[in-house]
Amino acid sequence: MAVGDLNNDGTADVVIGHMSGAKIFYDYDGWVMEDLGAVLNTPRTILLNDVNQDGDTDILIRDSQDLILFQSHQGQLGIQNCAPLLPLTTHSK
Ligand SMILES: [Ca+2]
Ligand SMILES: [Ca+2]
Repeated sequence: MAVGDLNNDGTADVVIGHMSGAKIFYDYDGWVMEDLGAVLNTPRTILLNDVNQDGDTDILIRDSQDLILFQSHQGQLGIQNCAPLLPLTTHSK
């Protein structure tokens, strides 16, 4: 789970991961749920930060296989940019 202002309306929003994806809860005088719209493999870590420093909060999710970035653009979440950035490798001993 992570908290941050994703739509730039000044109120905190919440991102919650579940087994196969994540949901966003926007606070519009009542919570409005939106699916992140991507299939994830058991999200483990969710960070909200302006990764590309364009003024919009982005979502960075590490699941069991990949590190995935969802870039926000002017308050609209750009689902199109969800390509795995850094495939995580498993090191065997
Ligand atoms: Ca907000
Ligand atoms: Ca950004």
